[in-house]
Amino acid sequence: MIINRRVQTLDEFTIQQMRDFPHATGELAGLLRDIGLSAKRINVEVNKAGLVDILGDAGTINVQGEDVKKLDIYANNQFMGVLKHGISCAGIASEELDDFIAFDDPVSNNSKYVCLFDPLDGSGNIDVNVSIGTIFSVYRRITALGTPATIDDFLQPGIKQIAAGYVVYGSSTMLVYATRRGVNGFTLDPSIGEFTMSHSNIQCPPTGRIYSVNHGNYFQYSKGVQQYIQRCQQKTKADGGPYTQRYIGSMVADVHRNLIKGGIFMYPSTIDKPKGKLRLLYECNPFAFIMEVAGGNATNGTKRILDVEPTELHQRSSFFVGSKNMMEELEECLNLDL
Ligand code: AHM
Ligand code: MG
Repeated sequence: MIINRRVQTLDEFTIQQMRDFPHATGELAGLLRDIGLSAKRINVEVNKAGLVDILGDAGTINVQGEDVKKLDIYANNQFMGVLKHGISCAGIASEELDDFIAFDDPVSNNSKYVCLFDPLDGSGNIDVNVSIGTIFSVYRRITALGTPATIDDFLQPGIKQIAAGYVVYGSSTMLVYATRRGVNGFTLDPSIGEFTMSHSNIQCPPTGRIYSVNHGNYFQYSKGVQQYIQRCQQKTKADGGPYTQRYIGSMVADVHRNLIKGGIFMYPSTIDKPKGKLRLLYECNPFAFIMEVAGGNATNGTKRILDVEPTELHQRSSFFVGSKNMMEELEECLNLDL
């Protein structure tokens, strides 16, 4: 019997992928289902943020000394709750938690994966109705099954990621995730409450015309970064220009746009933030992985992001990610800093 399916849900897609691997246990599919469920719940709250008293500062400071918005806490709790009660995740680390959490119960201790999250990135934009997002990264644990996860499971280089993804809460809500086999995007269909395949096998165009950077920090950037920004501004039609500068201040939305349209996103180190602002493990690594699977590149300015050996859960990094040819031109400029 031929059944003509017009749409494929996220769950159907992950199960379909499992069918291609007869030895798959279904744990990764289960984990993605749990992440999708958390994202749907967060989406409901994000959408009504203007209506109820969940908006705004919660009056506490998170581990990086930044104000925490109430929705950040809600999002963090959603992920913790759903993953703890699932059967695929041995523990989590999050921007909102000082330390990692090993779930440490008999089922979780036998789970293969650990997850790292930025539960609600770009939260400075919540109050003004601008897109925000969730970022996640999945590793196979390296400690023995049957024992609680340890810090070693979380401090793995990005190249070891099994899957990575993000959710953008924008004009529509979309979940994009990558495994080594490809990057696929699923848009939330509110009529059935399911993420449905909308962007299959996403490839980042090798050249784009968008550059995304905080121009306000221009005089705090290195000479190489300044040189690249000037080149972006000087592009003419003859050399692929003119370029457009687009910077929302929500990395998920900025990188998502550049992934689809072609472009480069930069958050370089500055004089005030010599180590950069963004967090390696749950902001840079997932996007580096997604972008590389989609044909782009990512660097910290001197090294491929995915090769960096992390030493701390909340370590920061300067970050450049985007279309392959644009990244090559950036790296020519960054050589000026060596
Ligand atoms: P957050 O995790 O505290 O939300 O900060 C990360 C965000 C990114 O989404 C965004 O690209 C960047 O901070 C914007 O920072 P700035 O305002 O310094 O340009
Ligand atoms: Mg963040």
